[in-house]
Amino acid sequence: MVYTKESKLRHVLRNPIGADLFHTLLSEMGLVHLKEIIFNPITHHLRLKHLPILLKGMIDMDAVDVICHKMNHYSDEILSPDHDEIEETWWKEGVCYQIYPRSFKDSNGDGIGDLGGIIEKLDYLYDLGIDILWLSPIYDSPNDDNGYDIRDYHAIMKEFGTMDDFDRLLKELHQRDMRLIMDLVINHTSDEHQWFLESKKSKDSKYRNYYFWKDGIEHQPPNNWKSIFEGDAWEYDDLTKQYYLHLFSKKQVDLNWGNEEVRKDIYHMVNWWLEKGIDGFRLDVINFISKEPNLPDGNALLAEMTGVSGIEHYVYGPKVHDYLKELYQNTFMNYDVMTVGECQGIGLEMSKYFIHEDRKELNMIFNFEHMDAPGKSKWDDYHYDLNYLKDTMIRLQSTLGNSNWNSIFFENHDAPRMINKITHDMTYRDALAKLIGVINLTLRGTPFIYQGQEIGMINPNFHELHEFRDVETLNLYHSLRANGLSEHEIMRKLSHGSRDNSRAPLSWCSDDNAGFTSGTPWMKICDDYKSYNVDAQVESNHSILNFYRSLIRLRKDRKIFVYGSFEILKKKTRDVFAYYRHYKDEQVLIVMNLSDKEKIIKINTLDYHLLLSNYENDSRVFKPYEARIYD
Ligand code: TEU
Ligand code: CA
Repeated sequence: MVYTKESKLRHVLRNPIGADLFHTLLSEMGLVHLKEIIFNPITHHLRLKHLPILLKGMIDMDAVDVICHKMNHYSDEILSPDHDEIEETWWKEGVCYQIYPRSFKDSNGDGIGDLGGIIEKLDYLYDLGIDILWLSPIYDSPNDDNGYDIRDYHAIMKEFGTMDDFDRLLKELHQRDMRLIMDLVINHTSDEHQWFLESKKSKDSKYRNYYFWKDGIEHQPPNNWKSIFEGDAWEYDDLTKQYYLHLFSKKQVDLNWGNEEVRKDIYHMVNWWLEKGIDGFRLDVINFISKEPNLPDGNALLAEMTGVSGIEHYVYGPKVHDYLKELYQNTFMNYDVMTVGECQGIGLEMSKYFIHEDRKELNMIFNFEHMDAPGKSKWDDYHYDLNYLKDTMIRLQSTLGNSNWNSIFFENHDAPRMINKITHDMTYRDALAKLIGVINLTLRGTPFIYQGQEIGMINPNFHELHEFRDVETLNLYHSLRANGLSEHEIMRKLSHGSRDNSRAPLSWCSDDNAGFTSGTPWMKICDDYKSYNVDAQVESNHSILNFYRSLIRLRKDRKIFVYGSFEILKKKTRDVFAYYRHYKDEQVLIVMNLSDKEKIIKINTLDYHLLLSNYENDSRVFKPYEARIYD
């Protein structure tokens, strides 16, 4: 089928890109709850050319052309049917824990977390029940983006330690029957990487075509693409009088995956790490690696909607699946490893084309649809509604089959703490932290816990600009200043949305610097470390930490929590999130009150036994954020 502006909506909605795109468009317009009404049997006959009117000018005909082009490119990607059985494996059963090494534990007193500190805390992680560690990048880096700007893929960042320290960490993990996945940043390298240093020397360099170098147009950048970290996505190089592409910071230079030499060098490096015995990778912004040939200008309306001009030309580029298939065939296929792709902007239908096991690309991805309310960003000070999380988790669970597996996460190093997104009122902080854990660990999919989530850590409360460290945050400050926002307005945005919110050092105990370091910490410690820290929770039966420990143990004792099918209850009942998991002849029931008020929830639990709850209560009246697991 060829899509044009004459194509009917009902055909477009059958295409995964079309389906996801319209879900996103409605979300951005805050209309996603009216989806069934808007896309009804009558509007199904409307043609794409009517969209600008239907969506009140949210998009124009140029954007319709871009949408058709993308759908046409992928229209022949047919998913094979779902397998009859699910293949049981360690990376579906394992519980993952993300470590941001810089902020986890400092072992040598320089104020920066390191591999020695991680080794010190392996027994803490083992006792928590963690199976798989994901380390944010630990490779040699100038740290413009704290390691997501790699200078040498084959060396360990000196602040974190040595390759011997790495080998020791891997050995200690394997001795505990735990596994390690590394953060693979291959969309871009640091501008201090040898490849780029060679590439920028001359237009004739062997490495020139490892990156995107383009002539400017009348002393302007080659196109209107903007960096996700503010400003143009192009930096001018005086020596060779050309611009180079950087979708992130100026020191993170995009690799040209269209160049086979680049791909070969990447595969060689990936195999070098696999040969060291690691157990897989988290692949950074992996859906960005294929750019639209000729790098066309971004559509103005799509730029307004996404906030990033040009993103439609690389968020799901024309060769992304070709590259992922080739990567798999040249590396992962030969090892018993796990891969999870970070895929900002990839919808739930499109995600199947990355994770379907017959496609041999990735084992799972990180979708981000649930991370912010429709039309909102992390910088907006709004109350994240857990009913939105319920709705997106129901959608996510419905896309999983025997052949499609996925991840379940709510926190990471790029987002503020979940508790702060939901409420400013800390009255029920512990109950809420535990409820988040119940959702994280009782849904279908590999659970990822981010460091500090297990003790209910919250944002560290930033008051001054000098307290921030994150390049995205600091770039945004200057951009907002240039746009005339007041210092107060800017500080409000940054203190709410900065990635530094989740990068405050882990609070280990009530000693100085929360026991993170004996030196001066590289960034501020959480204000509440004296009350919320690991030591304060290890011995307490009702602590968040011990609740997570019980949840993880429950998940690992009962395969139903891993492989069980998902059946929603009371789908339309606001503030109630209840579902069954079914597996062979077993059934478990999870019932949650998503509000901070007491609530009567009428669900028959007479035939059930309460396995775990975040309150000592089994009445019909659910307490604020009460979560119960029955079998
Ligand atoms: O993040 C990808 C990404 O889209 C980022 O823009 C991030 O989601 C952003 O902060 C949202 O506001 C990955 C890494 O997780 C991030 O830490 C890196 O900075 C980025 O790629 C570049 O490597
Ligand atoms: Ca250190």
